[in-house]
Formats: sequence, structure tokens, C-alpha cells
Amino acid sequence: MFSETSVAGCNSLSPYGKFYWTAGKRAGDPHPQSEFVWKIGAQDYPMAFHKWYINEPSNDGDCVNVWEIDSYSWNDLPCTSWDVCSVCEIG
Ligand SMILES: [Ca+2]
Repeated sequence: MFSETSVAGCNSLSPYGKFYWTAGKRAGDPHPQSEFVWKIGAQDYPMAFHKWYINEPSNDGDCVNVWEIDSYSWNDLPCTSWDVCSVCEIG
């Protein structure tokens, strides 16, 4: 489940609505066809579930983002696509 918490100084608006990076990245980055994992610190954690948007991942990037317009489903994009906020789970 995805929920938002307002963070001062954090701009997550893109031309496609609210946009956030996740900790999802390709293992062994940069490696165009490697699997996606959760990268937390120096550790890689397997993704226990997926919520990719239709036809994603489309292999056009090494980082995983979510967009409000797509009900926060997942998309792969180049890691430098947008200078916006990241989301994380605490607890
Ligand atoms: Ca993509």
C-alpha cells in the first residue's frame, strides 16, 4: 500500500502528476537486463512482490518510480530522469 506524507522542501510534481522514486534498482547497476531489487544501503533485497504498470518494466531505465497518474504502479526509468522525492517504508 502506498500513502503519502508531506515533507517540507520536497517537490514531487512532474508533468505527469506526483512522481516518486523508490529503492527499486537493477541488481549490478548498470546492467541493462539484470533483475530489479530493493537497494537499501549497500544491500540488495529481492522483490517479494511486483506492481509493475502494464508493459513495464520496459527496459528503459535502471531505477523504479511510481506515478500518481498510474495509481502508483511501478515503472522503470533512467535514474536521473527527474529530480523529485523518494519514498521509503519505516518500521
Ligand atoms: Ca519504463
